[in-house]
Amino acid sequence: MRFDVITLFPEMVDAAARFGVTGKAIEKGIVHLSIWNPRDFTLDRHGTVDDRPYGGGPGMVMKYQPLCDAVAAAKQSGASDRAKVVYLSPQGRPLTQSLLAEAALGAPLVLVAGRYEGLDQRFIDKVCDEQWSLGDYVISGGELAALIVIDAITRLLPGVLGDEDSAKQDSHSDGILDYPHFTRPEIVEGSTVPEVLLSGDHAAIARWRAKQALGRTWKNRPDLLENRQLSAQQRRLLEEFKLEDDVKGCGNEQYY
Ligand code: 9D3
Repeated sequence: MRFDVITLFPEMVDAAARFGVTGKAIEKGIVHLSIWNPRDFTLDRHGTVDDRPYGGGPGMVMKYQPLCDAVAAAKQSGASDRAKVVYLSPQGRPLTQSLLAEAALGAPLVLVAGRYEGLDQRFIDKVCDEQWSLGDYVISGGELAALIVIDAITRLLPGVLGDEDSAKQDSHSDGILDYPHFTRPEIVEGSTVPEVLLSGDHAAIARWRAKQALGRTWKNRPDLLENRQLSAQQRRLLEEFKLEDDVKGCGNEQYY
């Protein structure tokens, strides 16, 4: 999968992408990352990439021409004309796992990271195919968003995660939150590990994990359960979780 990032902060994107799963995927040649700075495509002596907004108001707007030429260079260098140009923007469609999974199967991505108040609208209209957002909060520019897109898509590419990780992923990309994890030592400042995890009873462990996963989803992300049918077993596990949760809420842990 090829990613081209258009950014005024190339070192930021390059540095972050070299770590961990994305870094390994680049080393292995599964991911190709090229980064383009609009400043390198300016035509004036000062390298001007931004200007004041027509109509007045605060802040600056990124100029059309340097952005346009940076995207053209990315496409010519290998991203190709079939690449999808995506502007990371607060006005975009909120990112979801399914949107990213679809992108992982598709065309190369040219990711445009904005700074200042945003980009000249004519660049968005003429050059960008889509706009994607991280969600309803404000960050200072598109670089972190581009890195999130690259990270999330890279994890889905064949050969990037080990077999164990991808299998695990399957059981949790189904819209239910993960279960709690514990490792040694058995007691940390008086806190123990749930008995069942030490029992060696694999069926009981799977049942406990499924219950915790459902319970957490019900508590923290009820929206994920709203439009979905639970199996009879899942409903039973969730009812058990709710009962146990009530007892905890009364400070009666010692009774069960
Ligand atoms: C004065 C109006 N500005 C603040 C609300 C608008 C504004 C412009 C540029 C707000 C943020 C940004 C920079 N943000 C991004 O580039 C960005 C972003 C985001 O802020 N939230 C969610 N997803 C994304 S993707 C890119």
